[in-house]
Amino acid sequence: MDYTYREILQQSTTWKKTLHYLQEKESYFSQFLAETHDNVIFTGCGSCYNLSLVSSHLWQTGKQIPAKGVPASEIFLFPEGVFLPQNQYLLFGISRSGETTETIKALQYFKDKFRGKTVGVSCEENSSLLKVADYQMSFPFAREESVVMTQSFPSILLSLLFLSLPPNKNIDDLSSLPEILEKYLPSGEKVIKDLASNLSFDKFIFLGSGPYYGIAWEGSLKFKEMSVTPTETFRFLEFRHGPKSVVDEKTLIIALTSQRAFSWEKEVVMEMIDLGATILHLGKNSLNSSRAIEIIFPEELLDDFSLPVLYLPFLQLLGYYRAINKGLNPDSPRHLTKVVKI
Ligand code: F1P
Repeated sequence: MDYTYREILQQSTTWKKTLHYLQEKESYFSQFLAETHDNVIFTGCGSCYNLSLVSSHLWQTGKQIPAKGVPASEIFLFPEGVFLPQNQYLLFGISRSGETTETIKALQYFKDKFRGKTVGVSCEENSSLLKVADYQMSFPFAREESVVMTQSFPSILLSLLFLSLPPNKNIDDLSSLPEILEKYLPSGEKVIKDLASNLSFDKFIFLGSGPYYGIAWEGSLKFKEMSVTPTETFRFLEFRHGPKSVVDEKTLIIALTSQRAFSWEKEVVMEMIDLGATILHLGKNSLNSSRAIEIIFPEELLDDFSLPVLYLPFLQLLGYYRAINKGLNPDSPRHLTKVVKI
């Protein structure tokens, strides 16, 4: 067993397969990218909603087209808050299994009520979701046995990131990510494993801004799902506006800093250190503080497009090792099933 661990560790291989897939399918992708649209919506459930948050930010940044990430249930329950009848949309429905009821229902509802085309994104090429969608992106090579999403998340994110790259970037800007992950995973795993063995922490705050906000939510969800631990997630500066009241010596803050806003984010982190928090920092630049446990990725080519993908395996390992230290089995997380059907 212990397939969750194996699937987290093997991701660099899966990322290589993903990059190969992207090169093979580039002409097919250009078909749906050429569909008339003035807005892009990303949707899914659970981890796939977190994926939608990251993808929408990167898409709008890279392609200068309005983009939004919403939970699938919002599409058929509160469509007025998502769509305008006069707009033309490209709707990406993301689902590892392709069988999540809400995500399938969301695409069906959109096709009945609004204007535009749909792209189904799943690990399962024969899934109900991909049958409903006008276009398909399938990742059979990223399938996993783990109940919680692990390798499939960064593979799908890498693909949507590739489609959202600005004109001055191309797949070559992503091609070294597998090797960079292989370089840092062994030492990063040691840092994470040691930190996760400290069971004195009783509050866990995940901080991420811009494209890292969805990544912070995903790290928070993995931690919660595998180790059955309450967590909270905020954008960095939002944390000052009230939630910081809980910070004390038993607080662990997982800080996912960016390249662009690092100086602002560092100020928040240093303030929380003064309030007694311990910091796990993933970033491109060091905080240079003895109170921060760090995994730093200084490579020149890494930026706010690629770093969000790179942080994921380390966040997955944090949830995995916290579960192990609590005597839980990450392969069978409490209350959870691989697919939620209603
Ligand atoms: C995936 C999902 C996860 C969630 C849990 C249950 O569904 O909802 O996001 O964390 O593991 O399954 P999907 O990607 O197959 O739609």
